[in-house]
Amino acid sequence: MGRKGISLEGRVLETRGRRVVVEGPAGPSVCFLSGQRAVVGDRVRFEDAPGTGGKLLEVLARTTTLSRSDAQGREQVLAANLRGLLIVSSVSEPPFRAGLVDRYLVAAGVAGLETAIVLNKTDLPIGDDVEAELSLREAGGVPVLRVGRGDEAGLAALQAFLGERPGAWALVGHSGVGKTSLVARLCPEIDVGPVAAVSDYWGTGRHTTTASRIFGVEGGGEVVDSPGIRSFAPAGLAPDDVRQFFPGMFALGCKFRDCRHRPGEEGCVADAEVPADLVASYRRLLAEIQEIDRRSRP
Ligand SMILES: Nc1nc2c(ncn2[C@@H]2O[C@H](COP(=O)(O)OP(=O)(O)OP(=O)(O)O)[C@@H](O)[C@H]2O)c(=O)[nH]1
Ligand SMILES: [Zn+2]
Repeated sequence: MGRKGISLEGRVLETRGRRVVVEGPAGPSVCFLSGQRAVVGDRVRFEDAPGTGGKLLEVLARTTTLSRSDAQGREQVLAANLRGLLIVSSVSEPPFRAGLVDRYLVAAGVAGLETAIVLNKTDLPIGDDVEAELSLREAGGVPVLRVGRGDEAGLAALQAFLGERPGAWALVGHSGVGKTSLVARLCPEIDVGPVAAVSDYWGTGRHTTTASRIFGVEGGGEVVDSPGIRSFAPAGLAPDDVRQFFPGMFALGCKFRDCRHRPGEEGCVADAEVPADLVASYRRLLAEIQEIDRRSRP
C-alpha cells in the first residue's frame, strides 16, 4: 500500500460500468470512477491502491474523440485518443457496402482519425464490382488491406500496418463482416499474455464480456473492440463534412472553394478530374446527408 496517495498517470485500457482498467507506470490496475466519465483510450490521473482498487482522479484532455448521438440527440463519446478507424467489410456474407464504407471514411475525417479499409473473407469469391469500388477509394488515398480465412500473408500485412502506426485503431463495420474473428486472429495471445492478465484483475476469470477494450496486436499496434463502436452508425454528418472528407474529392480546383460538386455546378471540375463512379458515390452520400439534414430542420 506504499503507493497510496500518490497520483499517477495512465491510460484507460478497458471500461466496464463504474470500473476501468488503467495502464499505469507499474502495469494495469483497476480503478473506480468517482463521477467522471472515462472511456477507453482516455489519459487519466489516478491514485493506486493495490488489492482494493484505485481511484480515478481526473480525465485529461483528449486529442481525438469518436462520438455518436444518443436517442435524445446528446453527444456520447465512445472512445478517446484513437489513432484511426479500421473499416472492416467483407467480400460477401454480408455483401460489400461501399456506401457504408464512405460514411465511415467521412466520419473518421470529421473526428480527425486515420483510416484503412480492411476487406475480410477473401477466401470467398470476389466480384469485379467490389474490386472496382476498392480501387477507387485506394486511389483516393485510403489504404486497403485484405484478409481472410487461411490468408496468413494478409494477416501479417495487417499486423505490420498496425505495428508501423502506433496508437489505437477501432474496428467498425456491419454486423457479420468478421470483426470478432479478426481481433482473435490479430491478437493470438489474448488468452495467455498480458491481455488475459488484465482480465484476471476482474476476478471473474478470463472470458468476461467487456464493454470496451484495447487489445495489443502481435508485432505491436493496438485495436479497440467495443460493442458501442462496432455498431456505431455514423450519424450527424453535415453536407460540408462530405465535401471536406470524401476520399479523392477534397482537393479539387473547382471555381468556388466550397463547391459541393453537384451535377452541373458552375466551374466544377469533379466530372473532368475524378472517376465517374467515385463522383457518383460521392453524390449519393451527399444527397442522403442533405436529405437527413433537411428533415432534421424545422
Ligand atoms: N468465409 C469466411 N468467414 C468468416 C471469416 N471471418 C469471419 N467469418 C465468419 O463470419 C461470421 C461473422 O463473424 P464475426 O467475427 O462474429 O463478425 P462480427 O463483425 O464480429 O459481427 P458482429 O459481432 O455482429 O458485429 C462468422 O460466422 C465467422 O465464422 C473469413 O475470413 N472467411
Ligand atoms: Zn466541384
